[in-house]
Amino acid sequence: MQKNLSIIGVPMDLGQSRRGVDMGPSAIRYAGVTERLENLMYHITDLGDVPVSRPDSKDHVQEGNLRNLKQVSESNRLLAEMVDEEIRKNRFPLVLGGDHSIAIGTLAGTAKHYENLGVIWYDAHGDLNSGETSPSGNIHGMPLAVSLGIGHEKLTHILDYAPKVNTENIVIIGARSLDPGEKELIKEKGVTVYSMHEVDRIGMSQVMAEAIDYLKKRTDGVHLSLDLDGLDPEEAPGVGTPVMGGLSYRESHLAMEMLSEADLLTSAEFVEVNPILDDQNKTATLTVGLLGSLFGEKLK
Ligand code: 6HN
Ligand code: MN
Ligand code: MN
Ligand code: MN
Repeated sequence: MQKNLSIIGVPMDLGQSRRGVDMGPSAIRYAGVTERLENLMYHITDLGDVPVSRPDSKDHVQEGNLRNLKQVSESNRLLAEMVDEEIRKNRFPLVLGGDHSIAIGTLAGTAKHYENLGVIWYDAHGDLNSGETSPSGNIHGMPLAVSLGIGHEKLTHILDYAPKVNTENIVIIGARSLDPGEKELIKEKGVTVYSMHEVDRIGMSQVMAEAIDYLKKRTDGVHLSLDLDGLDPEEAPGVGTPVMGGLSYRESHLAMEMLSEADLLTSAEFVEVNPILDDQNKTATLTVGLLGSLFGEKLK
């Protein structure tokens, strides 16, 4: 893995309806992300946070079924430009959220650099909604669809190109809450999904082995988008949209260890950490532990 790493915080909470997730980047920093990765011999540059407008600002108007579209789009453009620049400088972008709407910007900045970017979407949700199918109007439920070119132009055309990712290059892991429109899209496009059902049946080890093998064969770069609600809320309580029956701490560490061994990631983001809903910074601490495994910590 690239040893030069750039941390980019995105204190975004406008892609959903609960307060507090904007403090995610601070909580993850407080839990010691830089020290943890420096111990693994990475050269870390913390670029600070991407500017995000405040939720109570007067110019927030809802366009159609897209809450805070203008602000979400604007911050994602800034994020995309930063990620693009870091990759140009040959540095590995590690993005810390913030709600999952920030994957729109991360992928916009990343996918430019690859013909065939692969994406691992580790999440309880599919995040495959659009304004038409979303039950909530929350843009954090839409970033994967946006990256496929589905959705409002202000989201799909950040950095002026679309789609960012091809359907065949996506692997969703941990899904257990999909809306009707998302299920339809998955069927129609043939997205690869390892839901909790598959994880239970074949085990995380097999899921990751298959996902890695599949992506290694067909992609020239792989982005990991890890939503902490992919884990079980018992272990990751500090998230805004918890869903019971999730991936365990052990399964998640195994997944990170296997990704580390496979050495195929070219960018990553960890999102949806909400310190207000958390229990003593448990979820941020867990995040830093997962990052340790992802970046090569070993037991022996
Ligand atoms: N996330 N599918 C629901 C929605 O409102 O579209 C929940 C989305 C959650 C999104 O956790 O990143
Ligand atoms: Mn998500
Ligand atoms: Mn591309
Ligand atoms: Mn989720």
